[in-house]
Amino acid sequence: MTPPVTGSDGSMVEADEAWHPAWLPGAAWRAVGSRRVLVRGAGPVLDTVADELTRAGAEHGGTVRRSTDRPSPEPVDLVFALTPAELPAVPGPLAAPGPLPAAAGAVAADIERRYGPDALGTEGFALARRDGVTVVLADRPAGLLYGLFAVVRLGEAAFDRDRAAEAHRPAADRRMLDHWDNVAVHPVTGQVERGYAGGSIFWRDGRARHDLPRIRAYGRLLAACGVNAVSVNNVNVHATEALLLTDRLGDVAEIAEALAPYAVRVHLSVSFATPVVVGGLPTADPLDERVRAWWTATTRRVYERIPDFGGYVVKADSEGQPGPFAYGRSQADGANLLADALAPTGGVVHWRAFVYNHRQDWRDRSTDRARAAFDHFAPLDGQFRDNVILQVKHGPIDFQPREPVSPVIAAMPRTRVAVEFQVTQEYTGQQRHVCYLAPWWSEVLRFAPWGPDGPTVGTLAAAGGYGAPPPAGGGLVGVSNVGDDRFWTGHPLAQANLYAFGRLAWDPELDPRTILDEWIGLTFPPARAGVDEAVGDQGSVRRILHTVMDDSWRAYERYTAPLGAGFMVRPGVHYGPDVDGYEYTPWGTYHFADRDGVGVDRTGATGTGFTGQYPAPWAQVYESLADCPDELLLFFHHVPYSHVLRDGSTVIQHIYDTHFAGVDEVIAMRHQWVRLAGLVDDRVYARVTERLDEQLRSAREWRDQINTYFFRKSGVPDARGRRIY
Ligand code: GCV
Repeated sequence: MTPPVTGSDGSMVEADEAWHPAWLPGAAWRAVGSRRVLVRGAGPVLDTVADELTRAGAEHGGTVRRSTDRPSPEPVDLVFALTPAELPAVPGPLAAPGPLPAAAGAVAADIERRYGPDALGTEGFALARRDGVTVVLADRPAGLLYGLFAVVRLGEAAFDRDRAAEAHRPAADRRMLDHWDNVAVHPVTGQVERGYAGGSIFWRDGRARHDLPRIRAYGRLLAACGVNAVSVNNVNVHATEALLLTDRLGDVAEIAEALAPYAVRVHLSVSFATPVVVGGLPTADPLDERVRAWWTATTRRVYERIPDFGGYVVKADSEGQPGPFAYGRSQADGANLLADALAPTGGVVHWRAFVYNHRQDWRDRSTDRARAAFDHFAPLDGQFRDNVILQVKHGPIDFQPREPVSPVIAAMPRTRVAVEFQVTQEYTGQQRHVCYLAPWWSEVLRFAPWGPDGPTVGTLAAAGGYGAPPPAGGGLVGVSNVGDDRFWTGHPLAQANLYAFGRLAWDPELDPRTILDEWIGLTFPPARAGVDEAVGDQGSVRRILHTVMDDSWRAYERYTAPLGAGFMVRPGVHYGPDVDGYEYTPWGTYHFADRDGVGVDRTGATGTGFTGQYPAPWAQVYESLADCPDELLLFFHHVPYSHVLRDGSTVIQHIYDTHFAGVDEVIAMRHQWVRLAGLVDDRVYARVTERLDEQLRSAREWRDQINTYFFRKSGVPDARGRRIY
């Protein structure tokens, strides 16, 4: 049974009735909840830690003592202690009123010896077990919260043997989810733009929902996977949403208060034109003193109301959103305007690099949307204020199932850069298809723009760049896939993407399979104590979910657009195949298939020159037809259908083979899944079963349209004689 959730008004709701507990069901707390715990430290986040433990204890028979309680000789199994580095190894004034077990002091000393002072930072924690006590130490409250969830993840393993003291801290300081939620239902994009999980948890029909228990439960899930910031409205800021900054600030403050106990800070997406549309000024020119004064005063008021407000997210001069170009100013001028307003209170502006011409002429083959972000931003390196974070989509176009890494990430040594992923599955099956995205994100994060000896994208995103002196940190941002759906994410298995995003933002080196394994263990824990999770039903759940999910992104890639060609989707909705849907539109997303071949020539020699935006060795690798990785072939080159890939297959045969194989994989997934009937929650089972039916229908549609399209274009039959229409 899921533990009740305390609303910020103190009321209790039975979470299991209203929404699925995701990766925090009551049974996941069994190991922690059955221990005798001591919590040392005070403050709202520490209260959260203690409340969580108390609830788990009530369910599983454990006890929780605060250091503020009367001293007790009772031994403890688990200690959470907020401690300055000088925590004494023996009872002393810092440990008052009750002494901490000596183990805690020894762990603090070990950590300092191994890692030096300040090893834990503002969010890190130390974990160790000695003398029969599991110890979690942190310098700051958030560290203890993350330490708590780390112990929950470990389960019994946190208590079964001694553990040398280890320091854990997040790679990136900023681990943020952007909600594309509208306050007022938008006539085209609805309540949540690209949302596939029902309505918004924050807004409904033009108003705040005030569903604080649910928002708090969301914060809890986010903290448990490591996310520490949320932007609560769509980057496309419409009239109602523009008021969140002013008249409706109280609604934002309410969300911020509900999330604060879980150390999640709130950000707002703002329109660059707010001084005009809300402030009544005749201009939003970033160099106009009235505009500057307006942003300064408005931002001050935001901080008066929400002292730990994170800052602004801005989509400017993009897809119809207003920006500095209207005034002949640069993107840096625009970003710096907001950065200056935020600087006195320590806020940051996440300025998106998604700037391109969405009204291009499809006849003009020299204009290349992939080039746009680099062309706009790289020349501005060094011009942004320290509190501007340039938020760059991980690929140069737009979250397709396969793209190269954006060259902007390696182009701006003197700018803080954050990398943006799309957790919501706009182009990856819209939460109707199983598509575990962590392997994809992990490939991006492990990509080394300067070759194997240089830093990876994960390192760059965490550090914010590579200049000297190093910038003050970038971060990872994910577009949220959450809505008011009972399962949070529509498809219950899409919860794994949200979980994995947080875990990768915490540690970009984590292995996607390991993350999935963690998620399975937490989300589908044994109903009873003492069950060996590797065998029997529990083992089956684990194995089957791995079989269904581990390779699901690649399966999706196989039955949709081939070899790095993108956007063969139905325009607008972006679901289902429509090979030529975007081919003659102004959106800049073409594949150029004709009777002889397919692909976009982005080489310097004969194409758009996009390859030249990469540093060595990738500029040369992508430029060369012989060296370009097959999975990106059609992204970088226009080739004949007879072009031979590394495995000896031709492009056209590869298209046929992968599309047949992709559908077979979905059939196999479905066979595997039905074996879980009775082993997982009935409602989860029913929802996933229904979605797998749709996935199979859709995969067949993709296979048949793609194969038929390329057969008709090329006239080349399938070497294996399978049915093509
Ligand atoms: C929020 C794509 C999506 C848009 C989205 C945009 C963006 O174009 O289709 O819905 O707008 O990306 O990232 O701003």
